[in-house]
Amino acid sequence: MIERLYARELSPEMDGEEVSIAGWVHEKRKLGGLLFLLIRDRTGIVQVTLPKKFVPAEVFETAKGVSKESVVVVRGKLQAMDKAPGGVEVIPSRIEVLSSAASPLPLDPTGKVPANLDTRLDHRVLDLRRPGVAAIFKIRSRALKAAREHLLSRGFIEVHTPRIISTASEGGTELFPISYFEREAFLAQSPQLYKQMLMGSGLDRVFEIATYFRAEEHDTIWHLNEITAVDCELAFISSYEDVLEVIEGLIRAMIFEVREHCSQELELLGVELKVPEKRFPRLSYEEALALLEEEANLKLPFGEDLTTEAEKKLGEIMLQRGHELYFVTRFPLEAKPFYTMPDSDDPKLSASFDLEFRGREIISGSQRIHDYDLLVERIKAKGLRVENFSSYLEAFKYGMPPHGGFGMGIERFLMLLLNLPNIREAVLFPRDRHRLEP
Ligand code: AMO
Repeated sequence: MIERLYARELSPEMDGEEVSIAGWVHEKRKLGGLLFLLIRDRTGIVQVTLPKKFVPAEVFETAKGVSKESVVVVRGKLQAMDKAPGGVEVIPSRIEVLSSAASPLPLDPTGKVPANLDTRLDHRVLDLRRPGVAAIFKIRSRALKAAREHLLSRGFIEVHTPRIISTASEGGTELFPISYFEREAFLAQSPQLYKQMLMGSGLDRVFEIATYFRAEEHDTIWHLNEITAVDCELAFISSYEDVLEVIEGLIRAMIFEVREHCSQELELLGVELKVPEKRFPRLSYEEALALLEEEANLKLPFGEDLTTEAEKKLGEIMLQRGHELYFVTRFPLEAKPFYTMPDSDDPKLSASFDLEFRGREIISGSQRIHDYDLLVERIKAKGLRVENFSSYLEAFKYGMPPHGGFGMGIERFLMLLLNLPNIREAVLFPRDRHRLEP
């Protein structure tokens, strides 16, 4: 490894020490006989100060000639310096250019020259050099670490199910067909059928940090065609309430971890995270419709999913009552996929739920049908072909416990958590209707 310290590791107490730093040339400034280089690494910025008279001539010339965003290693003496970032500066005895950046730059990584999202995404590697952009992915990594550790600690095991599938799980219109030798195949929309099959295997609590591929044509700030999700399934549940409790624990663990370990990143993004409630309110679909009619004068017909406008209004109403996170439960059966358990009291309804975060769905899930005959009936009722599900159905023939689960879109979660204006901000290299590069 090239010997170096990160910006964060330097402090005024190290005054007089020889140090090496490495990073990108963030800024270059000349002031009379003084030349300044600001060197950026993933932790911050270090000022390199070059008084022409006191640094070797070749070092001065190298610094003078280096282009912005080139990668350099600088060795020199650290000096305490009030006015410099982090209270230190480095007076170099050596500068090595490891990689020279071409100019002009297609995007200004200092953020001084603003760029629209499309331009930023076209040049995403340069965009990610901006600390406020990188912060999102540091938070994403932390949140997923917390999710994984929390679920493992609750007895879930991590699994990986196929990403190449032969049958739709969430509705046929959202599939990306692929060529799989001489057969028809698709990219997986979710691990749904496999995680349920695993409930019949004896591995009675599983999770997967999975990629979903959705061929949805809409082009909105909320939708992607490739997303990452935390997908869980657990068996021997008494009702979907058992699943809601897992979700509360998971969301709280993720938010606590980010609050505790990402304070710098949150500050960069100007975000203050509230401590989530221990128990998120439950609101049935029918209660939600009534509330929307009473409080927002919005009348929705029974049977359809909540519209974006209705979700948003409901979010405002719930926020006024002090709730950022709440469940909407018992959706109409017809609005839910075939595997969803009908409600035990009202056959028009289902044992399903969404978790809403300030007016937007971030999770959906349900108790599933575990009875073979009922499952076949529901597949037929949805107009699907039973023979397409034969290997899935086999798992229900030979002993399947009651079970339920959910899927949480990570990008949606981050978008809401960090108040991002567009879901594309929460994914490194987004895939949408128009974007397949970079
Ligand atoms: P669903 O299709 O509702 O449920 O997806 C679960 C969660 O995934 C996220 N999500 C998306 N995010 C961005 N862009 C999209 N196009 C997109 N589609 C889905 C959302 C959503 O809440 N198998 C069920 C889950 C289950 O019942 O276990 C499923 O896939 O955050």
